[in-house]
This record gives sequence, structure tokens and C-alpha cells, in this order.
Amino acid sequence: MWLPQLLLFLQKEISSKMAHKAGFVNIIGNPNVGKSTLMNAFVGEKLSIITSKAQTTRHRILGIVNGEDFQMILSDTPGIIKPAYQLQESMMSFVKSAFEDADVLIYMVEIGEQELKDEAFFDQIIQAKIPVLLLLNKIDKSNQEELESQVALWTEKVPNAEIFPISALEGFNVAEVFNRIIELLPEAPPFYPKDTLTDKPERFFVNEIIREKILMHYKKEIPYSVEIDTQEFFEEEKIIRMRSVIMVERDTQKGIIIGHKGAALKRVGVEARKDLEKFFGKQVHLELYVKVNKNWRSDQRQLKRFGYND
Ligand SMILES: Nc1nc2c(ncn2[C@@H]2O[C@H](COP(=O)(O)OP(=O)(O)OP(=O)(O)O)[C@@H](O)[C@H]2O)c(=O)[nH]1
Ligand SMILES: [Mg+2]
Repeated sequence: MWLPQLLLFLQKEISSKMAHKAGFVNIIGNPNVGKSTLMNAFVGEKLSIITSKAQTTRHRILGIVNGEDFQMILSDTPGIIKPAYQLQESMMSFVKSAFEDADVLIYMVEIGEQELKDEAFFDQIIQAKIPVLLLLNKIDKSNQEELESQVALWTEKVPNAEIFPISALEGFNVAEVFNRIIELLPEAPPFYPKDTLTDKPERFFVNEIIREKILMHYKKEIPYSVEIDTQEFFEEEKIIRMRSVIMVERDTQKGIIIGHKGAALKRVGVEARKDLEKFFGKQVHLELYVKVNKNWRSDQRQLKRFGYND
């Protein structure tokens, strides 16, 4: 009597293990189309910073969604651009790496946009041997007529893709895309422990939250010349103490970041602290400094130090 039961149990065990799905789902596209918004929506956490400015994301950031029988490893990547300096070259190498290990490729476009700035990346998409989901984002800003013509346009341009009109911001069709990805994931055991949410350390998120405030409050080249280096992250029972340095490329930029009587920097600090407290679920003490680090964007050694090169 017990043998058939044991066999049944083992069969169930094996089939449940076989049925586990896991894989890499890499999101690529032009700057500012909503890639990070989508990844955060899937993960349910604000892992990637979001602003209305292009080139908000500079790294490849993993967001992992764990279910009982699946692990979806999403990659948010920087928007595709023609690099003008070394930092941007590194950003594009993150995009390149996202092509290399994808099980499912998400190519995100927004309503009304044209092709990618980089033809080689576009060719890789249309010749991809893996499933490609083309997400036509921001349809909340569109109408039926425009939507139909956009779907027709992208069907012709990327014939190998399945097209989903979505609104990452309002959640329209997001669950449908999620379910379709699960269907497409290969059978595999999990790649990461099931409680893992991301591949980045705590300090990375401190840097990013501060950089988000800088993107929001400073104009022109300033946000693109800034890098954050969190030098201290010290967790006590009731509070986390952090010390971060805002690096700029020139003396004039240092003055602008600090602002009249330090008011501009103070605003960055106050807003960043609020978000950090939300992110870590704990009281935060944040000290901010500004330093000139000439031409860090073009210096291989510095870029490596800040995590832009492997
Ligand atoms: N109306 C509308 N706006 C959206 C939608 N999705 C994203 N956005 C907005 O578009 C802007 C860019 O969003 P991000 O998620 O930062 O875009 P991204 O593609 O990650 O940008 P980069 O990191 O710079 O390449 C933000 O202001 C978002 O709020 C959407 O579905 N509808
Ligand atoms: Mg982004």
C-alpha cells in the first residue's frame, strides 16, 4: 500500500520540480520610453529610479519576481543612445550584455517614437532567435486611431515580435504581459535564492535615490555630470546612518549643486532622506558632501570604481 503512495509522491515531486520555470527577461529600448516603470511595476518595488529625463538609468539592474513555481529575472537597462563619452560607452555595454543572456527579450517603444538610434541593436532584435515581446507603451496618451496605425507600423518593422499595447504607468495590459512571459519562460530551477529581489547592494540604491533628486532638480548637463558615492552605510537598531559624496566634473557645477546658502543641496538631502526611509523602512540620517572629480565620466579607472565596468 505504501509503495504506490511513495511513487505517487515522488512523481509529484519530480513533476513539480520539472515544471519550475526560470529565466532572464531583459528590457531594452530607447531612453525615456518607460522601461524602469515597467520593471518596478512587475517587481512591486521601486528598484529603478524614474524621471522624465532621458538617460535616467545608467546600469543594468536586476529585479527578481519569485513565485512558487517560477523565478522571473528582469533586467532594466539604460536607454539606447549613440555614446559620446566613456560613461555612455559603458552604459551601452550593459545593453549589449542584456542581449547575450536573455531568454525573453522585451523591446519597449512608446507611442509615436521611431527606430532605435543604433542599427546593430535593432538588427539583433529583429533577428533574435528567442521570443520578443514588443511593448507599445504610454497608450494612455493615445487614441484608438493612432494606436491602430502604431501597431501596424511595428508589426511591419519587427515581424518576429508579439505586440502588446500597454500603459506601464496605469497598469493597462501589464498583467497580461506578465502572464505571457511566464508562459515563455524555460523550465529551469531558480538561479537565485527565492527571497532575492535584486543583484545590487544597499549602497547602490542610496546612490540612485540621491541621483534621482539631482535629475529632478538640476538642469541641462548637471545631472549627467554627477555620480554618487555612498561611503558610509551604517545600520543601527533604530536608524541607518549614511554619508554620500556627490561628485561633479567642474568647480562651477559644485556651486550650482550647493546653491545659494546651500538651499539647493538641502532640498536634495531632505527629499532623498524621505525616499530612503520609505525604501529601507527605517529612519535615515543622511550626510551629503559635494566634491569635484575632474572628468570622471571619461576615466576608465573611476568608472570601474563606480561599477560601470566589469
Ligand atoms: N503617460 C505615461 N507615462 C509613462 C508611462 N510609463 C512611463 N511613463 C513616464 O515616462 C518617463 C520615463 O519613464 P522611465 O521608466 O524612467 O523610462 P526609461 O525607459 O526607464 O528611461 P531611461 O532610464 O532614461 O532610459 C517618466 O516620466 C514616466 O513616468 C506610461 O505608461 N504612460
Ligand atoms: Mg530607466
